[in-house]
Amino acid sequence: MYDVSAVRNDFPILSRQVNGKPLVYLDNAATSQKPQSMIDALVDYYSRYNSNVHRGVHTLSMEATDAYELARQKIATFINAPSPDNLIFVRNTSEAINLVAYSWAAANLKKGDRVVSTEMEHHSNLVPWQHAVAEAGAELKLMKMAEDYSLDLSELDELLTPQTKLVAFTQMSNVLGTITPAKEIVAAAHRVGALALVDAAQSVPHIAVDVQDLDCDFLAFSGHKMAGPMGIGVLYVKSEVLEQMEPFLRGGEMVLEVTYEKATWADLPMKFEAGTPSVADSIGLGAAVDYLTALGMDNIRQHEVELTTYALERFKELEEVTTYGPTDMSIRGGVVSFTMGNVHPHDIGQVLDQAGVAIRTGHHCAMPLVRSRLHLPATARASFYLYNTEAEVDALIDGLKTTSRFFGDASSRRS
Ligand code: C6P
Repeated sequence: MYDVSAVRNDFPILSRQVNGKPLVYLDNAATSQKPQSMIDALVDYYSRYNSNVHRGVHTLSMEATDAYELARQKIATFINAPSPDNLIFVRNTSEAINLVAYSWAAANLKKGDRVVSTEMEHHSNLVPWQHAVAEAGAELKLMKMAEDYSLDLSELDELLTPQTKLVAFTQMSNVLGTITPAKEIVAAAHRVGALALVDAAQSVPHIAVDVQDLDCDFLAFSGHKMAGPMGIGVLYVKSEVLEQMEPFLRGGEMVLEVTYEKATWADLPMKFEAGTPSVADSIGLGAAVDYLTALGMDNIRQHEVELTTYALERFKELEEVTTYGPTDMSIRGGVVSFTMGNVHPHDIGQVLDQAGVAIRTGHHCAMPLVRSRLHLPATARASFYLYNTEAEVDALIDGLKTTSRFFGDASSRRS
């Protein structure tokens, strides 16, 4: 039995007040809150064994190195990577995808090639490909969003040509909550000899992800959205692909031997981790993974399905509010984007903040999706995580009722 009140006790920030009201934190797609065990892991590192890794023979450095590599091992197990050597520590999902664009794509994309992505991408999985195809003289094609906000696979066969070298797609949309059929897309990419990159920024924190089952070539995610620290993320790369890749950053710690003329590279994954890494944050992410593993990813998913189902039901009471995203919870995560008549989402966010309710408003770094597909300037977005409760959904709905009263006619539903 999932005990959400016990879970809440693990997160110190959840007991604070905002504007005189208990904090209702519903901006989890932007970043999640942190459990005490993860905070303790950071404090423990800095107070007991702060040191650089892979460089020293002294005790502190060896302790730090062991903890850093243990974190890599834990995270590898969490996503079922064959080996910790398949994982490169980066700052975040954006950096992970850029690493692929500047290393793999720069060497492999040629004139006339194609990269396939989707209309529901975050800028981080769109802008690097716009740049990469422009540099190579290749083209970028997009899978469409269907009427029901799912990913439309009907044109996949035409999109995937022998010229297609990469299919880069999100496993869960940060605007719509749509969960895409990742395994199917990866298999289709492989049938034409293309590689597949999964943007897992919104999936790894919320659903069990198994990279061997997906069979993806690259998978990118951020620690800060999964109870871990900011400034640490992971790029998983399949061994045979990683072995062919050249480093993206060059310098300290990624080399084997250096002369004044040239250098050779360290073993994987160090070859891709130039300079002093974010040691504490990697260890913190390992602690976050321990926390999520103890709760169980299937239990977390179940909790979020129940909560989102409840939220969508309660949203129906607000006749002036429109929600966006699939109604089928088997292909939806805990993200609810919505608008209220002509009230600007920013104003909704401000009124809710007065009630202690934190949501995100804007284009959510998915400008083409929001503007050109949803035909909206912006949306308001509530996003749930493992510690949110039905009472918090009620606080959101109450806050929206207040917003609607406050804005009067402007809040009437758009025609
Ligand atoms: N989305 C949101 O509020 P970074 O910022 O690099 O950790 O993650 C980028 C990113 C990539 N892909 C998806 C699907 C994402 O949702 C995000 C981050 C946050 O929706 C911040 S913009």
